[in-house]
Amino acid sequence: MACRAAEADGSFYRLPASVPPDSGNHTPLHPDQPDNSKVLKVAIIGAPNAGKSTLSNQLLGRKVFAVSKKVHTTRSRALGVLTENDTQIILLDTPGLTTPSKVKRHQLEKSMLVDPWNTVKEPLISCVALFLFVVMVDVADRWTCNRLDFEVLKCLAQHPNIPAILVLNKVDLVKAKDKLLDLTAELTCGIVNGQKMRVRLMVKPRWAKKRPERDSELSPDEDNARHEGSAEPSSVLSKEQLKALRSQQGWPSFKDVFMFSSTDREDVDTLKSYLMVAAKPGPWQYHSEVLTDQSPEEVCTSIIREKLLEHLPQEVPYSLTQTVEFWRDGEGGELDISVKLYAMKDSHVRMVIGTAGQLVARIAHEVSKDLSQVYLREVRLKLSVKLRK
Ligand SMILES: Nc1nc2c(ncn2[C@@H]2O[C@H](COP(=O)(O)OP(=O)(O)OP(=O)(O)O)[C@@H](O)[C@H]2O)c(=O)[nH]1
Ligand SMILES: [Mg+2]
Repeated sequence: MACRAAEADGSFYRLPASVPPDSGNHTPLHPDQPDNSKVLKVAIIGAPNAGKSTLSNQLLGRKVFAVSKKVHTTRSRALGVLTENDTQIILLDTPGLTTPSKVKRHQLEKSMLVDPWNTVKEPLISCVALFLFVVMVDVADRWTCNRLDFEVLKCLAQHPNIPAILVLNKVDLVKAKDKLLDLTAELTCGIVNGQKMRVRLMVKPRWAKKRPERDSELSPDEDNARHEGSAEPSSVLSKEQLKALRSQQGWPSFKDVFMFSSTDREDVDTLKSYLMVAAKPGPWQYHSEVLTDQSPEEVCTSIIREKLLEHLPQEVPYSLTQTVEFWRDGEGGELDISVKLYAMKDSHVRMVIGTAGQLVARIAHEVSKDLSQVYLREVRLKLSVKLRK
């Protein structure tokens, strides 16, 4: 990657999307926080396809995470960083929580089984009070919408000290809006913020108009006092607890509930304000210009994966591997990238290439377009595919 993080005189290159890895010749971008800096670390968790990456992109205002209608688009956890005024929100986009059997069935990486907490333990998290779970449920999926995924419940039960909010996503796809009330009751066991169903029954929640008072809705001060400096936030669940969780439909300890559509700008702004208000005094982790901890190459390969998922049957993209062959600045200021895809089967090579090479050209074009928006410059991607011998 050609860009350097910092000039010798201390001034920074503008790195619109990525932070270069803190290794090799790169100098990391050190946080440039103000004296009264605030921070909130948000892990977005949920079943595959709930809309976690869509929400992360929308909150960031720029697409840095791959999104697709197929499950398991996100393969490893990545951070997005949203910095406004004195506040930094660190968003953790996680792979859909999954089980060992699904990992085997979908040829997923074993790392996808890892609890999101463990993936970010240190240095990201030093204090539970600065952390929040956003649990996303796809309310348009009628098979799964009325109960929390077991893996999600397990994650919440293992970290009972971390505040959690429930986001009922994709409400734009639900025709009978009154159904959302029943769903909320089921997914919260009828209890929100320690009280019996304090959920507002409007499709546009009241928060859309009125921002919550700081500390009053999300994590009361007494919670913070209790959680501050908590050394071991996670607990191992006993067999009995796991058994009880299996029969549990919802989680009775959500601080708040949002009825939401990630594609609605107003909804996203409302949630963003909520997170900003929920941030607590603390040091920033990243320079204000950083948008993600993914390297530019990682952003590129994950967007290639997104397009492959979009255009090909699931089993093809899941078995392809990618190698970035070169990444350089072109003479006209554009970014020239070459990526080689390796397939396990000859038939997969032919499918990726498509009739007369049309599909691979289309994917390269679409990825170039997306990356131009990410890097705010013209991107020319050369994509080729080869059989792995
Ligand atoms: N109509 C509608 N579609 C949405 C909304 N949010 C997300 N989607 C779509 O849902 C699909 C899945 O979105 P993703 O963001 O990839 O979901 P994810 O939870 O990150 O999925 P995994 O990474 O596979 O776990 C995509 O096709 C999105 O465009 C929403 O609010 N409304
Ligand atoms: Mg995702």
